Amino acid sequence: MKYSKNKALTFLTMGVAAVSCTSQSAKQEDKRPNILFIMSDDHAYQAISAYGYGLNETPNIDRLAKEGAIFTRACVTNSISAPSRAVLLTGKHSFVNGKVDNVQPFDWDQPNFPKLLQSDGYQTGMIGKIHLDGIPQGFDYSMVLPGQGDYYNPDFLINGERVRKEGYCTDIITDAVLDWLKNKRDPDKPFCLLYHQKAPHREWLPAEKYYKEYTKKTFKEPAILFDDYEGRGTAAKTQEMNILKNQNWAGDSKLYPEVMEKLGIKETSDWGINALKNNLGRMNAEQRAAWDSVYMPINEEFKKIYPTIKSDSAALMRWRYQRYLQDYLACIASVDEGVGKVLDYLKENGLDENTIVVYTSDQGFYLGEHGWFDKRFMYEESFRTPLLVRYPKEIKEGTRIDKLVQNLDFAPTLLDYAGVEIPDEMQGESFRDLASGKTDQWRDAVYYTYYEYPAIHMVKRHYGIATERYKLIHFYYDIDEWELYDLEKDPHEMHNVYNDPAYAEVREMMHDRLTALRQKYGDSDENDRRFLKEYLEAIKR
Ligand code: SGN
Ligand code: CA
Repeated sequence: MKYSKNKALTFLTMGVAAVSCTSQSAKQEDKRPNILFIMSDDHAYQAISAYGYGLNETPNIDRLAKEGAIFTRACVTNSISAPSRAVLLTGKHSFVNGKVDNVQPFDWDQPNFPKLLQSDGYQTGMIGKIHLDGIPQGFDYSMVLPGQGDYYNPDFLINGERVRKEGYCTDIITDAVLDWLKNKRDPDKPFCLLYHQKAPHREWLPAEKYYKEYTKKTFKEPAILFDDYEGRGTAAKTQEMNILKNQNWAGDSKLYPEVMEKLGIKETSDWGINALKNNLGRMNAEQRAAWDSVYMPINEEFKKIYPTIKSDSAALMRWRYQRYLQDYLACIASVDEGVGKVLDYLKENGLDENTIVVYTSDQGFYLGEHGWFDKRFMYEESFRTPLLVRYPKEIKEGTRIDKLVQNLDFAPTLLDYAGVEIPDEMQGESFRDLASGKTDQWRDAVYYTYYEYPAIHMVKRHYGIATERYKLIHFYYDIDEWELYDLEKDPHEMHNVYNDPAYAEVREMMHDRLTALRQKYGDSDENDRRFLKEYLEAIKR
């Protein structure tokens, strides 16, 4: 049933006369599905209502779950932005595609799935955050944020040319996607469009209509907001991603510098204050006035309560957690609104049946679990990522898939749907038949690596293996510690059972499986040493 190379050839040679007569016939012949690949940045699955955490409502993203499949244990191979995007494009692990951390350059010359689709007749586009330096290859059209990009009045590189756009980043990206579909799309070709939001990345600056609403809300706290990291090793104890200790008051909590000064609140560096100044400094007078009308009263209120809570770390944590969630979830409201507009457009224009729509994030995120924000760890909240896929022709409504699907699988899966040959060098597997229910055979273990240390948030280098029930992690470089978790008994990964005699057999089994996986994918201690050396040299420069 797959559209094979041979079939394509037959179509090209036998149908050449007919096809060249009118473009209409090409349109009728090339029935391969369109692909709309939506990726947001740092969007925790806990913040998608279809996953059932009860924090917020995302009615539009939820439509994909209702009308298609929700993956409950989709995960990444390396929980950080640029490496995750490199894995998405290449279908290869970080240690093979070379983009192991946010610091190293990305080699655009290697094969990627948009290039393969493009050379097989697809029209390709990339709009939003890609976070990989250099001119994107594989796209007929690209409109990308330079680096992380900005929330207000952001700059974009449109086919390489820098242009500043007035407005709110999430809305600008959605409008550009709609514009591409309406005015740039070639109706004679199937398309593959990457629709990549910057939101809800730090420092979480929402759009006016949503900060007005969300700053009035109070969100439930996770049960493990006040984790003391007992029962875990050095890595969990020495990270710098605690909401109370490591968020900054200005950039993250949105306190004005004058208010901080008045209250005697100091940051360890000027970073947070500079971030806030830069973020607010990009706003025009109207945007700034609207912002102040909401965030000034929050600052005033904090001035009143601070003297009474300043030595109560739990109360401060609670205040900061609410402030964090209000802005983070308000950013997601704009993402969800955009998804709704684009899904409506597909439907109104008869494109919904033949378009595969994917919604995912570059990784998961902590929303106060273990007291944290950010990602990087192989622990569940950052290891897992949301994944929803709709394709009415093959995927039944309300499908739920609990298998260990990885971002490594995106490139082969999308090529499979398009009937394009999957190169041998790609390490992922197509989950097309898993999504359609044609098979339930799937891998039962995945491999993970993380390299960016020493760096912001101080999450130590590690690699590991996860099966459906267990997880074995090795933290290395300036420590040498192993952790083993039994997710069935300990879903929040609070108790490392590596040295528990009751787990001796499991431990041995997991070690064997880890060794086998490292061999299968071509990873080694030697790789780890090489990437460490290259990283230490790069950050010195
Ligand atoms: C910035 C953020 C960090 C974040 C990294 C990587 N700080 O440095 O909190 O971990 O990006 O994020 S910020 O104050 O500048 O936002 S990633 O998603 O791009 O990998
Ligand atoms: Ca990210």
